[in-house]
Amino acid sequence: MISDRPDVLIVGAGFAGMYAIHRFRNQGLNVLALEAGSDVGGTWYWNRYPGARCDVPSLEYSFGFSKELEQQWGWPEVFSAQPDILRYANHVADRFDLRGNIRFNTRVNAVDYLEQQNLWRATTEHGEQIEARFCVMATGCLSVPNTPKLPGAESFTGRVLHTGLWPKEKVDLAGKRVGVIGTGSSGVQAIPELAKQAHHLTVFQRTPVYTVPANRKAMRDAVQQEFRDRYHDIRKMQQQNPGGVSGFQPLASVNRPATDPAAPPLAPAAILELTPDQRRQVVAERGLGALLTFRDAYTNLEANEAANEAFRDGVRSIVDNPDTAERLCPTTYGLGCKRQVLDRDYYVTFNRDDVTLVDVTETPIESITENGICTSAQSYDFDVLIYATGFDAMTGALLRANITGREGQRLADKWRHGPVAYLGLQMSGFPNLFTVTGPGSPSVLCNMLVAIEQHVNWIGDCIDYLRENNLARIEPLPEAENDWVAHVNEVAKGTMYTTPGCNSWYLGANIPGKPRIFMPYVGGYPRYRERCEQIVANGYEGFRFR
Ligand code: NA7
Repeated sequence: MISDRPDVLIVGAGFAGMYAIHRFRNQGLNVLALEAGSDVGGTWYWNRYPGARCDVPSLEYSFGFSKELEQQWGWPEVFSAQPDILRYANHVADRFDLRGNIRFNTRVNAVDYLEQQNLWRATTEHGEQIEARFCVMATGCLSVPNTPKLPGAESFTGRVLHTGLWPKEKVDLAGKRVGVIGTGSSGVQAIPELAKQAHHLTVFQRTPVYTVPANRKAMRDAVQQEFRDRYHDIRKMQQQNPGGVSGFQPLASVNRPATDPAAPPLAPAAILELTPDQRRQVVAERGLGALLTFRDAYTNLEANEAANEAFRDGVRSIVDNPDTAERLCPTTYGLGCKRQVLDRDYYVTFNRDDVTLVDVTETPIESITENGICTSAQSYDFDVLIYATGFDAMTGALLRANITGREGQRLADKWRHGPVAYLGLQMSGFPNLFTVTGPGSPSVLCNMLVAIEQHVNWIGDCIDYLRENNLARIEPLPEAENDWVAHVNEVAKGTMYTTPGCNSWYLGANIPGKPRIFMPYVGGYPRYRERCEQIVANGYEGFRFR
């Protein structure tokens, strides 16, 4: 039942908000979630572009809180496509009767702390105001699409789409001239599919990616069943893994014994042990993805460049047109700087006659016109223009919610120089307001479902602790928060994520003017989780209560 006087107000009904409803309701709390979309699913509700797919294996990217759910849900593919994940989200919503606690089509425009009453008040786009003792921002890490401000953007008379806001109804691109800006994960996934549908596709690339072929296997019943049988252990393994992925290898997935003489040789651990010819041979025999198995490529700059060069050679061997191949070769940064992109037929798509690549560093976009895009070299006419230009990641949705805490302090002011938060769970000056997978937590570097469950459980336990001890509010001490931020920065130093020339959305580098700070916690999920547990065991060390 929807309550206008909830104990906990949840903003967002993606996987984080959905689990929060279930968890908090089971604690006897009165819960209301406000969701901008018309249904559940968050990322998987909005990102419906052709080719959208998860980069974590389906059996791992699933909730662990319900044994029955684990046993009964079936995944059709080893790596799931967006429609299957959205079906799962809907199944979870139905199964646990979550929709009764969600108000859909309700964007939150402001979240204010009412100090006298010790309440949080959310103001919706419709002007409604809802108050609650606790507020949980389950607003996602990649939920505010970034549309670059290109001159003349409004003048285009054709259809404009963004991969992160893809329409629910089918988009018919047959016979259409399509332009797509951006070659990150979204662009790389969408481009092969768009090319199949459109009359002609023109890709505007600013920075080439390192993308490797995704696993495209269908799920086998025996593999699914082995996971079901072993889920108890698998969930424990996830808790011990830096990325929250168990890495469990089902016996049923092994097609032939490792001693099979026909099996290709396993790549050695260090790329620097191989000659350039041997590296090329590894790629020729095992594909570009083999380069990701060289551990030294992620810890040693010389090895990293050796892997990058082998990668570029691999691209040159796939793409027919040498100029196009050269443009597709990343040279300004190395493997491991950005989130690894997985594709299906990305490079071969550029061998099609109906696909053109435009490098906008060579010939910059000067304006968007009535008919299409004008670069410094020529103009291109389109019926449809697609932005695959990413998100204002990690902090975007929290800042867009206009949060104001104690003494009128705005989150936007507090975070002027970058996000400051304790454990990515709470901010000093914002009592009883929690963030799920906030900046400074493993979040996007972890299996999201694992990170979400851990955060929601921690928050739920914290609310119980407050209630049991008759405590009205909790917030971090500024010094604990600052120490945590310093630690988050410290562990990111010296990693491939922060090498010179590396510009990623992890660093906020994709948004003009955004402070350059490495936002997720790179120290590993187990270390982070243990720290959260230790803090609780020490009587909520670093927090203060009233
Ligand atoms: P990304 O990874 O941020 O990629 C956005 C792409 O858009 C990237 O190629 C950008 O080039 C490009 N871009 C952004 N602004 C412009 C302008 N102004 N001109 C030309 N090109 C531009 O977002 P995705 O949606 O692909 O993926 C985000 C995450 O979602 C992904 O990592 C997965 O975790 C799921 P740039 O590289 O900045 O030069």
